[in-house]
Amino acid sequence: MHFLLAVLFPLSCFLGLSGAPVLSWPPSSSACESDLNSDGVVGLSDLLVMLSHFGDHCEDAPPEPIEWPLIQFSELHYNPSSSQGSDSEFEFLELYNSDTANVILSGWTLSEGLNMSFPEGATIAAGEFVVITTAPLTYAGLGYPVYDWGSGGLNNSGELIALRAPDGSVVESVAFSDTGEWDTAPDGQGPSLERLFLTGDPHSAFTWSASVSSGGTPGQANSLWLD
Ligand SMILES: [Ca+2]
Ligand SMILES: [Ca+2]
Ligand SMILES: [Ca+2]
Repeated sequence: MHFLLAVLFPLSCFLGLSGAPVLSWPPSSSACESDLNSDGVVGLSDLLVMLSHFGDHCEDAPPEPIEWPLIQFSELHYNPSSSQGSDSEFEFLELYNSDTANVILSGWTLSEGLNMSFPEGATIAAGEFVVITTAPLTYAGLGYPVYDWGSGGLNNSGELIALRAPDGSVVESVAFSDTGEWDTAPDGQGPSLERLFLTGDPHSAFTWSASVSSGGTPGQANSLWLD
């Protein structure tokens, strides 16, 4: 009985007998709305098309995830040498825009080790860099955009830092360290930690190395850039 109802009810809908609108799914290119297979005739084959979809759920499909442009961590100066100055005066991190278009960073954030939101109007040009630091006066006026991450700093033993798009999704993260396979020269000896490969895993020690020059290359291409 249940099966009979299950067949007859959609059939009555299909034929317009219940007073409900005649089904027009899937969209038909025929002059007849009920010509579901668009063969020019409303027939049994149209009914079979409809029955093949019996039980389908018709809620809205979940939204497609947004594909955010790839903005990447390119340099970390987490422990400036004491001869350069204090961490709070010279620490910075650098981001690189690998995309072919300028990207508006308003609403983007740094999270985990740092807690920072890019201000209204913040932009990173295609193929260019921005510097984020707790000491914007140190790096301002040198030809590249500088943003202030506010209080706090980069841990001298390493930590996780994530870059998030306005919807909160992580575009890229890095978990740097000063032990194991990681180059130790950036840990207070002068160089920064520069990315060697944009295509490399940002969590891998082999994707990074010490900058050639003390203090690194803020706002500019890294001294060793292998891709
Ligand atoms: Ca530090
Ligand atoms: Ca230091
Ligand atoms: Ca650089």
